[in-house]
Amino acid sequence: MFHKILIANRGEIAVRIIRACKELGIRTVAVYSEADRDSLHTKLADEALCIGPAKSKDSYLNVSSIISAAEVTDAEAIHPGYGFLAENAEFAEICENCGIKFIGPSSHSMRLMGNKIQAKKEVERLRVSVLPWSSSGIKDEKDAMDIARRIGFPVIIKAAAGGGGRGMKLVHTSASFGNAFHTAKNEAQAAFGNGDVYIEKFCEAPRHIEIQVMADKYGNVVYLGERDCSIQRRHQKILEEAPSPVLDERLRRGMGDAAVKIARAIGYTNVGTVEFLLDKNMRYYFMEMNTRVQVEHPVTEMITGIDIIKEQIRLARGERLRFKQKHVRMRGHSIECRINAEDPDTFVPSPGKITSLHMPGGPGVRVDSAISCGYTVPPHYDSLLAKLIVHADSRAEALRRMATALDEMVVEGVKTNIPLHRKIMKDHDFIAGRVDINFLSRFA
Ligand code: MV4
Repeated sequence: MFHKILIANRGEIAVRIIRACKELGIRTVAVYSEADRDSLHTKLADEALCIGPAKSKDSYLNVSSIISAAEVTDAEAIHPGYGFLAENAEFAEICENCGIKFIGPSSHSMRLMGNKIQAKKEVERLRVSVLPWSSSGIKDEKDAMDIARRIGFPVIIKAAAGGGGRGMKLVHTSASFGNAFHTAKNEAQAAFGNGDVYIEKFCEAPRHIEIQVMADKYGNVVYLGERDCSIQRRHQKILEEAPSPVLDERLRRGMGDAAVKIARAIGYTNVGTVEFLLDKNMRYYFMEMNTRVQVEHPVTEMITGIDIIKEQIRLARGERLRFKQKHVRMRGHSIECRINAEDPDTFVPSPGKITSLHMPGGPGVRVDSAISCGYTVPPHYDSLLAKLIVHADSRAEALRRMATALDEMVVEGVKTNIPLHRKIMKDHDFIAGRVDINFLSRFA
């Protein structure tokens, strides 16, 4: 096994990874920005190095500082967590070239899936369903308009280098297409340095369902069921659950097999997530593949009993998958609420000092967090304070358990979205499992 791992991240995910390393008997190196000197991940790791000023660009995104930190501490591997450098193929390649194991897929897989046009082509070739799209490329604006008309409005214009909802433009009519196309291209060029875009049929009010996959370096690939992440706002997920309240065994197997087929076809290794949209007629369409561990991975851990972070580390080390598909059993129901430091009505971030804190507990309650009483939430990073995760035998029991935990939780000094989560727990559509990606627009 690895002797020492550097964690190129902060907050709850850095803490989560340090805990997994400790269980595996691996020493840990934390890196931190000047704003995170007193943060929990810095304290829990065996060693900690400052890698630069508060701004992410100067610290958690500073490739040379991070590589130097790994070299001076003799870390054999780097875990990138999520966000920051986690899906940066260049960073993975630099690690590979420096003899440091990047705990994730190969830079080749990351680059392939990072280009959403290439990814879609690959997936279409495998006969996994995708929405009608500009599969033969776009020559110019006139060609784009022809393609959009053929697909039929409404259409959505997406950036090849985008993903996660960044760089998308919804177009309802041909009258507004030309303008939208230009803007989309220019914005994509400015944001990603790549102006390539593609056009896709717009799917009305779908659910967001994603499949967790896991692959070793010997061609073994399994899926760990789905997560339903339909409750989100501006592409920020707020609440996730597993299993989805609407999938039956047949559909689950269909989506799982499709995800495994994609991973297998591209020689994917380590853990990843294949995202689908599920429409009102229960038809699913491939959207994109995320080549990292996700924020919401705990709900899958709770229903499968598999520690996804520990598996990531073992797989990066070159171990074989320890189980086959038939050994993956799903038990009960799990829900995660993302507790953010933000105004519950306006969603505006609310950094500041936490003056009082009580974390809920009891059977089937898990909290992944890096905050404590007296801690100051810095304004420089995302506003995630804690992930409150519950597990119970049934969805109804999980909802009650979450409602109880939310009532028990106390965070003072910063505003949080706990009141929003409490409202969601009482919502009749949510309770009935009737949600789509527009669910939260009713709340604010
Ligand atoms: C779509 C769509 C409707 N039709 N594509 C946003 C994230 C990215 N992975 C794909 N996204 C969407 N693509 C077509 N053709 C609607 C969304 C979308 C969405 C998807 C999942 C979860 C939340 C969302 C919120 C707004 C839009």
